[in-house]
Amino acid sequence: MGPVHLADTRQQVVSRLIEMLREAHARGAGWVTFPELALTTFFPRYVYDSPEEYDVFFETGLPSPAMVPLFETAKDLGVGFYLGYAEKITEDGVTHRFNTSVLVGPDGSILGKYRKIHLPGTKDPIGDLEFEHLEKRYFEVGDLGFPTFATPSGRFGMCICNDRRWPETFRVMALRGAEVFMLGYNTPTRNIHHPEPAHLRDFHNRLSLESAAYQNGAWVMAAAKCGAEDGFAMIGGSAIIAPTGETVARAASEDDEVITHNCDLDFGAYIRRSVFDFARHRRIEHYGPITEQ
Ligand code: CDT
Repeated sequence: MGPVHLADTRQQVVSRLIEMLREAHARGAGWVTFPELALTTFFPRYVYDSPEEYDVFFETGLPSPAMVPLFETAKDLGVGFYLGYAEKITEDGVTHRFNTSVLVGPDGSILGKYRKIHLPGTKDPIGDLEFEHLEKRYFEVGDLGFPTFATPSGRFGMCICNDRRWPETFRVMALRGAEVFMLGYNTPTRNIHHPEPAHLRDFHNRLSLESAAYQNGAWVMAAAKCGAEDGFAMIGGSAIIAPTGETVARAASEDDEVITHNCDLDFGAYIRRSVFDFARHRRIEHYGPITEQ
């Protein structure tokens, strides 16, 4: 998905999502992955102080009013989808904000939600930077763990952007039977924390996704929001990756673009029966430090 600027309306953005959904359907796709925070610009790059300023980026209700046309079109076409959005909920009088994705089935039913666990960046602005990365300021750490969902096409898991850099994310979902990992991301081309050659941003993205696929014998459907949002550039590289770790489709542009692949979920079965047969080969008695401080 190409850039979303501050001035773009939700209606404009949702029309673009619907156009891509229609194209995917025309190519025979049954499932679509949209990016992280797909309905707005990647607002954690900006410093806002009060909820009145940043609540404009959040959705309430599921579907939120802005999402309704997308939900309706997808249901009419019989296409399931993953959509990333900023979620605001109030429970027992307390307001919570999460960086969330929803999985919607081909019949329009909500199969489940995931709330981002690995929130990168800082709570307070670092200052003296072109842009910030303030996810810890605007979102709470997700409270749903890494669930997986039974769909008519197999068992799917969801994660969001920075989660992909952590192998635990995918291993937990794989242990819960995930055969497909869906994820959206917004990755700036520049690392604000330390100087890094631009090509490494793309390399580390591929490395994370390809190893996640191979080490868990699962498909990866990863969708970037990319291009320059009001001048702030983000990497592209949306990709579909086979359980062998091989990228089978990859976006070529930094605009709205649909990539498709016919994913045979049994393609990875031999990997799950051989080198990554968890039941036979995992040695959990030696993995303790992974869950200790
Ligand atoms: N959205 C998101 O999680 N982006 C991060 C940028 C990390 S640099 C603070 C990512 O891991 O791609």
